[in-house]
Amino acid sequence: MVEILDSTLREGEQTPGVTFSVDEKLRIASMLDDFGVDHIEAGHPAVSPDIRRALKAIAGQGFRANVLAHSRALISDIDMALDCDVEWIGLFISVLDGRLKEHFRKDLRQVCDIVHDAVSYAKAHGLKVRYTPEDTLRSNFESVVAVSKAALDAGADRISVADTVGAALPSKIGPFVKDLKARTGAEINVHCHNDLGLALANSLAAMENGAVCIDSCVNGLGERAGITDLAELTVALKVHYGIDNGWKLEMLPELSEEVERCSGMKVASNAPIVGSNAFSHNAGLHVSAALKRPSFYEVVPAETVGRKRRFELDKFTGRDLVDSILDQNTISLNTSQKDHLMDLIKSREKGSFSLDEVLCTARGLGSGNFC
Ligand code: HCA
Ligand code: CU
Repeated sequence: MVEILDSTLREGEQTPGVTFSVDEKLRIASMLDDFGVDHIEAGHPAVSPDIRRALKAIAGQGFRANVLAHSRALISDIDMALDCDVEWIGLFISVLDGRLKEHFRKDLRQVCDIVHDAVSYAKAHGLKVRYTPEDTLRSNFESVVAVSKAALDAGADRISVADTVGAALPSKIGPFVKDLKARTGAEINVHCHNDLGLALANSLAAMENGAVCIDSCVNGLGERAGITDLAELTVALKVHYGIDNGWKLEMLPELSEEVERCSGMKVASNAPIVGSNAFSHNAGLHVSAALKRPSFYEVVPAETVGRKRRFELDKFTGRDLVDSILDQNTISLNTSQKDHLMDLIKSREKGSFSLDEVLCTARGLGSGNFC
């Protein structure tokens, strides 16, 4: 059992060029709740009035999912989150040596006190608290332990290990999470950026080593290269670990499309699960096998994740696909007509055929009238 926190409305809105309206956020939040995520991180209230409006509106929906506000470790930020009536707050401040000296001009002891005071204040006002020592993986481990203990002493419910710049490796984040848990007894959350394409692998390694909650965004949105993608994450959890928290995986395409529409960020055709090619087969051998048994070339059946299997028609197309198309459309061709159709398909050096084009050619061959 692992929980999912979706941060499309907070981290995702930090994607360069992406903003969501309050209405769009409400719609996406409602879809995420229906899909079955456990937490919705819905914004950082100190950023703008519309983010505060969205947080308040989402928190007022009575969703099954918890609503979390992102916040600096400042009383004024926490007050804004309280005004939005959220259940959870995610406080963050880094203890990276360089940041302490050059950015905050504070020592570790002072930051521990700031965290302790901020967590105490949030807890005294009834909030559940996650504390993140931002850029956790590149911070001194002993500093992370010290500040985590300060947060936990003040009542923090969770500590998040954030790979803020995507610098982690599965073989490093795993032991880090395990050791942090052993040293502090904390419930660990994990937040992995995808700068080196390792966000999913790092998230899974963290989970294997005891993390109880994984952050993700629809379409892998987020600062720079984004964070762990919700579709990849939930399907990997199901395929590899048999974890299925009642997620409506068949909603993944509509969630992706809605976020694509609202964010204006196009999903790549080769994106896992939700990309237009994710369940398309091309080479003759692949198609012939997938027609008999889709699992020969699919890690999860297209239908499980709300997708339709598609077969590309181009020079790679083999006889089995042509036969199946002819059968399905009750077109009967003799062997030499089929050979001719195959030759036509194979003769196109560049580009694909539409199904209509192949059907029209096949019907023409059958009747002697060409398109
Ligand atoms: C940020 C950085 C953050 C914070 C994560 C957290 C990160 O945008 O402020 O507060 O849990 O990657 O460290 O997203
Ligand atoms: Cu982040």
